[in-house]
Amino acid sequence: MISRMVTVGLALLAASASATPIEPPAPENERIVRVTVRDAGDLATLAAVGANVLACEVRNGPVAAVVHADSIGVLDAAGLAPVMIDANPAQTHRAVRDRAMAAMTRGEGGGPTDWWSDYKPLDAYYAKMYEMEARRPDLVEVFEFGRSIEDRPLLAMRITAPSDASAPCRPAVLMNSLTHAREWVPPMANMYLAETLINGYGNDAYITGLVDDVEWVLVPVLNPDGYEYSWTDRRFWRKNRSMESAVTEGSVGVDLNRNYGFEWGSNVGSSSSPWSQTFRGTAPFSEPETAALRDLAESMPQLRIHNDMHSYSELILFAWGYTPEPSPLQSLHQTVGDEMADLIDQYRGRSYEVGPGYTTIYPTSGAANDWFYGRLGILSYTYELGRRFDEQPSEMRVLVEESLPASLYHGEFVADYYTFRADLNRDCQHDFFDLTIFLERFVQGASDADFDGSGDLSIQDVVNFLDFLTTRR
Ligand code: 0X9
Ligand code: ZN
Repeated sequence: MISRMVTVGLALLAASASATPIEPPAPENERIVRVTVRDAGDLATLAAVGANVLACEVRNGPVAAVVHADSIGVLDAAGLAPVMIDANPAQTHRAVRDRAMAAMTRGEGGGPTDWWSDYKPLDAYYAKMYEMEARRPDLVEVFEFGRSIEDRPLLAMRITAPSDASAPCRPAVLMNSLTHAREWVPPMANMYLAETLINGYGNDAYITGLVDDVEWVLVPVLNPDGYEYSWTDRRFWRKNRSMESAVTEGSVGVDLNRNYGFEWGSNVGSSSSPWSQTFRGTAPFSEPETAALRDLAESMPQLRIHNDMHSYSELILFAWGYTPEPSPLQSLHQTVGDEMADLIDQYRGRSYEVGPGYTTIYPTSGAANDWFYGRLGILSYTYELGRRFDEQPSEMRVLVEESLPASLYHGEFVADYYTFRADLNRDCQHDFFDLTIFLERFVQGASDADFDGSGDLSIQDVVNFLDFLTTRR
């Protein structure tokens, strides 16, 4: 097993905190090389040549990076042993784009089941969300919750069964993807989750329960400008397209996952330099994309769990990112995260590591998990799906199927843990009135007073009811 190098990770972030103003190469001068990192000095060399390292977690060992063709000699001389992986990434990128566009023009890959055969451009995401709504208007509502910095719509899908008396008490799940423009697999997984919920409703008891009992709010593309740019210009773009602090192309963009307003800018895990990949922006929530997600979350009083879906590294992370101290919700985060990892493992034996961001990978400040947990007090995870940003399209189906049970489990968990089961008068409170109703039914021998599910009524039903009543589940 490759050993984790926390000191190396810290060195990378420290280097990016004082990022030297180096312009990225023109796409035709880009090369993708694999280098072998031995120590913090090697990371400093990579930073000095303005390399775009294609990994979230830099360990000792091989890693891919986008570099200027002229830098390869420097890396070689410094002992990083560069090996060419792609001598013409601009052409590779064009081929990916042309293939996807041609398929769209032929009308392929847009159907309910074959959409996951290849990557999809931004417009295809928008179109498919509206197609889902048109197909199942009873279950799906697509709504705009803000606009991006270049004025593109920020779209969310609300998926839940038609309202009944219990609707106001349904716990809600929020899953967003495409915070980082180059992470093209997670939005596919998010759309696959949506499709599964919609198709399974009325056909599969487990899914029907999850749509009946839970409100799902899915945001497949949080960073549409960055995503569009990663299709048209630079495949491995990470940030949004803010020009606020930009002098040149190299200083465009804010890292949305350093822009949330909880302990914003409080440690080395974000940068004040616009040239850095982890530039935190000029103020907490300075970016319309993070501000809109904040407002959406704050408008959902029933929100109980969140996931900021990223790639890659086969990890499930949670708060804190800003400090190594365990959070008060550490053990629940760990238990629920471990269950998700087990579900992923069952698919084909991929073993995801689960833990707090700071100690599992590296310090961050202003990351989504810390705000969702720190400010809203809810469970909040980060997936790091898969093993590379540019997974083969032939792998897509496997990747989205692999993470699906863990994503569904978000809903299963909140339905089990937070539903107001003893709210017999459906007023979203557990109180004396519910107890009165329960005792009346119990005395009458009504079957719904069988609260322990044993088949007959006993004092244990009263004990169980009181347990639900007092713990507000
Ligand atoms: O650095 C990031 O923003 C995430 N990795 S990525 O390669 N997708 O960019 C990891 C953030 C994890 N931090 C916390 N969960 N706190
Ligand atoms: Zn990411």
